[in-house]
Amino acid sequence: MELANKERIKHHFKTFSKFTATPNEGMTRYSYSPEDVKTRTYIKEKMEQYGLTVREDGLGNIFGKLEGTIENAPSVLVGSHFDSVPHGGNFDGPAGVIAGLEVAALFQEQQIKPAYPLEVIAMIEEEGSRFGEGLMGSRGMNGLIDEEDFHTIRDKDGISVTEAMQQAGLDPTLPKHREQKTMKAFLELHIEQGPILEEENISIGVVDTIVGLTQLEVTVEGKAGHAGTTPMDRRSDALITASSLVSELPNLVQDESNGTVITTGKFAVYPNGANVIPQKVVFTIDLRSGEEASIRRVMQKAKTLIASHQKNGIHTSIHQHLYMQPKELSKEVRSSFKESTEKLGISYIPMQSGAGHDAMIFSDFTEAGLIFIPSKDGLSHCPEEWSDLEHLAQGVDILFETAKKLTEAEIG
Ligand code: HGY
Ligand code: MN
Ligand code: MN
Repeated sequence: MELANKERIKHHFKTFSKFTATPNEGMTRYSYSPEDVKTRTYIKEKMEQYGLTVREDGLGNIFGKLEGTIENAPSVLVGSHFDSVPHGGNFDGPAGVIAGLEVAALFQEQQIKPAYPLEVIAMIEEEGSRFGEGLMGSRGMNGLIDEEDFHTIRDKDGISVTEAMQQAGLDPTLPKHREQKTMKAFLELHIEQGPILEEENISIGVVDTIVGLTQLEVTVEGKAGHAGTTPMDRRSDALITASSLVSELPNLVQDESNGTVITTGKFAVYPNGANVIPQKVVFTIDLRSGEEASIRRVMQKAKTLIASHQKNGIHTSIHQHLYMQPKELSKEVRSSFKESTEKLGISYIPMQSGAGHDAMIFSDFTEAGLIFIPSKDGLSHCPEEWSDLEHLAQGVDILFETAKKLTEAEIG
């Protein structure tokens, strides 16, 4: 029995996919960018079309609410993020936002009057691509970031979150923090971003746990100089030190298990002139593990390694942007998802997520659940990212069944 309307889903994807800053090289949609504004306009239009009351918070997160029959009852939130990594794919984030829109359309089509409100949610800055602060939309909403930080967190052009919102026509003075008591559950559909579901020919992953992660920014400072006239033994070359540090990072995780991985994804050289000895290098470390002890051990090793390179005029420093413990998601929501898959006859397996998700933030404040759909060739964070419409529709059906159940009045 199929519920989701594939044509509607397909149209949403086609529309979202147009709003990119790099049309011939994948999806690049940074928070509060012109691409963000076009996407949010479309999302709000659809929310209204599906009978939802629309609002934006002081971070630009978008909410579409279908009121329930119980006065002031907490909402069941369904959604994800709509920002992207640079040159990413069309599904990471939007799959969950579009699934939320389709759930709302099904509630409207079937004239469902829920006891608890249904809220579709579309969040900003989950990737941290613009401001370097991952999960910023969900962390800010749940009160995990201080108000003044939004005046000091800046993008690479020195524009703060507050200024960027104003430039996009958003109102940063609106309330940011959402009371915990206003949330009954948070449901997210996301692409797996890995190969398991496709290899096992399974349609749905019901996520039990999400790995812990930390994101560090390392600064290596030396001394700029003339590439031609400065003798080799009189240099403090920041790039030589930084590149030797980065090449040693993989060794720090080789004795760890539990899916411990380490990545340097950003590496910026200053002043970046071909005939100038690099004065400064700033690079990132993204460290993840299913085991918090592994994260702490590797972080300590990294700090020791980085400090040991402070010599011959080289200075190093580390700034920690994000630290998340591994998270177990709601047992209640996981069993609800499983009942829905069984009811609909859709195959599923329990999984761990190696990627971070907004669900890991909500899991500390409400019953949070996350389902995966297969990623073609396991690819993500690249233009080749793809998920089949069939799997998206199956994921929507499960979200719809589960949202219906969780918004019904409790019996007795
Ligand atoms: O990096 C992540 O795990 C997610 O894509 N933000
Ligand atoms: Mn991502
Ligand atoms: Mn994502």
